[in-house]
Amino acid sequence: MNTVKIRGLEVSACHGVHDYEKVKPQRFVFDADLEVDFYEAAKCDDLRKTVNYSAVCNLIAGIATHNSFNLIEKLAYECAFAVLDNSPVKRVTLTVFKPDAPVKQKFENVGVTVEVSRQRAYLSLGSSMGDRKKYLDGGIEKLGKTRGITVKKVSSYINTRPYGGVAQNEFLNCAAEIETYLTPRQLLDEIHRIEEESGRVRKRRWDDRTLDIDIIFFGREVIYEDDLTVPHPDYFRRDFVLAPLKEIAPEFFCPVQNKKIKDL
Ligand code: A4P
Ligand code: MG
Repeated sequence: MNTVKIRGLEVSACHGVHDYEKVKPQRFVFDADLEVDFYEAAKCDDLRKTVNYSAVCNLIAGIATHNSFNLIEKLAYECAFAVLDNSPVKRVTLTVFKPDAPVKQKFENVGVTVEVSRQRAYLSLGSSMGDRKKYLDGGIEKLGKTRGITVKKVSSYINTRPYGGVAQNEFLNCAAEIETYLTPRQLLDEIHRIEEESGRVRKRRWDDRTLDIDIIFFGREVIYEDDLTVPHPDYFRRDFVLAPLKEIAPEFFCPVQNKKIKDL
């Protein structure tokens, strides 16, 4: 990966927790590392195939001057998200300094750094109550409307027999490929929100549900935490997950099974 660097971009703006900071502009200074593959741009000597650093400077300056946030943490995230929303950058590391911050002692600088990157993830969706197609359609639509998530591919919807001996109804299942700059945990929170908005009531594990969304893969990450396991445990033994995945991601390599999806 290649990096485009911005150093010392200075903007006069009104961010801070004190009332006077919201009306009296002060200096904010930005550094950014933009990871982007610019080999093609270098080969053709063509600006359109890389990230335009001047456009990114304008974007950051625009966000800084058109808003008034309490925290430079918020300012840093807003700028990093905007860079990913508006450019081919794959990972951004962005620092905001506030050299004239209201600190009593003599100090050189204060600042915060955020690092945000794009990942490809695969989700499995299932519904076994009510208008099942409407719940899957709605789930996909809500994912697409969530900041930080772009839906890239959706498999066909398939009817499947209930698995696990708890649910009684037939399921409608599908898989989706998304691109996201959320972390796995932020993605799980958004999924829980979407399930709730779709009328999901948690009774027993594996019971019938209006909408269930599981994270099957998150890039090549392997996560074993109390409430988050990725790749999703046992996905490779479930036809209702594998069949839709094979349709949209046959070449994806599972980091735990060490096999391509099409070979599982
Ligand atoms: N959790 C941990 N890892 C993950 C992950 N990778 N993605 C935690 C999503 N959630 C994850 O899940 C319980 C908790 O698992 C979550 O709060 C989260 O913190 P849940 O969705 O509330 O409960 P669940 O769906 O009943 O459990 P689980 O283990 O996800 O089961 P499955 O695999 O979803 O099975 N038959 C057919 N034909 N089609 C189906 O879609 N689905 C199930 C549920 C049973 N039988 C089915 C189908
Ligand atoms: Mg589930």
